[in-house]
Amino acid sequence: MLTEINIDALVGPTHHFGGLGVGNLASMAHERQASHPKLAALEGVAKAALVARLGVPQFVWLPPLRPRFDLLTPYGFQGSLSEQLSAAQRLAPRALSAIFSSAFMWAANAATVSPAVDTRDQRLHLTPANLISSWHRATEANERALDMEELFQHELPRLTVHPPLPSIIPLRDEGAANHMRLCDPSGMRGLNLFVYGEDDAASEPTCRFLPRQTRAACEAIARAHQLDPNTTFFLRQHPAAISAGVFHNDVIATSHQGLLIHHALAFWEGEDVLRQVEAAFQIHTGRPLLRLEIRHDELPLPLAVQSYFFNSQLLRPAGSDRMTLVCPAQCQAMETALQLIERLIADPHVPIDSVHFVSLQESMANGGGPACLRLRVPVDVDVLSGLNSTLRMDDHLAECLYEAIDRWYPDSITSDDLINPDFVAAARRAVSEVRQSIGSGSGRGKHG
Ligand code: SUG
Repeated sequence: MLTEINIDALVGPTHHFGGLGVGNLASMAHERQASHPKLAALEGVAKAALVARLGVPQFVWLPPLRPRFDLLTPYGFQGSLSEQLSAAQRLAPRALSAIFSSAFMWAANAATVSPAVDTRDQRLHLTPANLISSWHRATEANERALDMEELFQHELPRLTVHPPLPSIIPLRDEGAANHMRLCDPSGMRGLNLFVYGEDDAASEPTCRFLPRQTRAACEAIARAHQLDPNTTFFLRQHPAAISAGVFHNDVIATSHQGLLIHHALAFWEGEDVLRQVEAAFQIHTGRPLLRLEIRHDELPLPLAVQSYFFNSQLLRPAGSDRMTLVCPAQCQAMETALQLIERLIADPHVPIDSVHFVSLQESMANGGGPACLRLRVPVDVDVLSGLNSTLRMDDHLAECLYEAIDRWYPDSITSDDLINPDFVAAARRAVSEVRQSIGSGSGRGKHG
């Protein structure tokens, strides 16, 4: 029996709006506006604590240190630290923003994960995403690999953490946000769906924005994870969706076990592949896949992106055979999205019977909803007890985090703060205070 653990990454004290998310309309719209790191982090903890209260095993990753001063020299800046920072602010504000980025908070982009039951060598495989599409995210992979090894330290003999894919344009990878695992209720029999935006071996429908995931990257991961080609599928994102701001598949599709919900414009010429997926699911699990396609007239693409309905978390609370939705509060405020949610809950054929609306306004303003903030890792139930319990979310950990965040995180940041030495010192201190407050080592301050 497998259980799905959720890992959320705590928002860092330098959370700000750099406008750096490629094809991410919310990020672009909020560029250089004042951000609220304390609120962002409190909202993130509250969401993770809710999931833990629903009985889903929930863990957290703590923020790595920012700013990444070590990147200033490779970006071409010279002189003293304050000379480099001022020059970066004047000449390359995006580079400055990148070294302060808290984008590691969107754990769905941390890695692609394959449980041992899916892999030929029966090991759990994780590949940290190389995230090379944007200025600020390519540096996350090595930090995340360490986090994975720390959380799963007792599992290392049964786990392979691969290096991120090589940092080359044909291998752009954004992790689990572009991967869905459909399975039976035990989790033991599953199919893997990889979703990509670009295939350099096929003719290119054009998109307004750079597609962040390539088919070649998906295929490389599927090979490295030793997945069975008969149960592994590749779907192409619809270019109209990418152009409308769907920069990851999890902005337009969501799934849990045998339920797949996607927008009618999620996939480009996907019908054939989806039919193969349905047939393979039936053969492999002995039950039908429940696939719900949401019509464009029920939730038009622009509203799907504004509400982030598809970025809701679909969860099965402990002891229940029904599912619940953890939706962004934006869905509650938008009548079209709310009606859709009510219809799904009222439909006896859909195994969803409740909804929790969560306020994630700071993360949402950077294009990150509930599902963006978590990485799902299906593991054997017996693995749970071996995971680093300091990082397991419960009411006690939530309280410790609320207290530390409230005390040490800045209320608000503007772009001028990024070159203020007092702000930098306070942000670094906040990270180490949070670590100390939960007793997680001295802080992994490898950078800067
Ligand atoms: O990569 N935003 C993130 C949002 C990631 C959402 N993740 C998933 N859909 N799984 C991104 O675009 C904005 C940062 C800024 O502009 O400062 C940002 O990186």
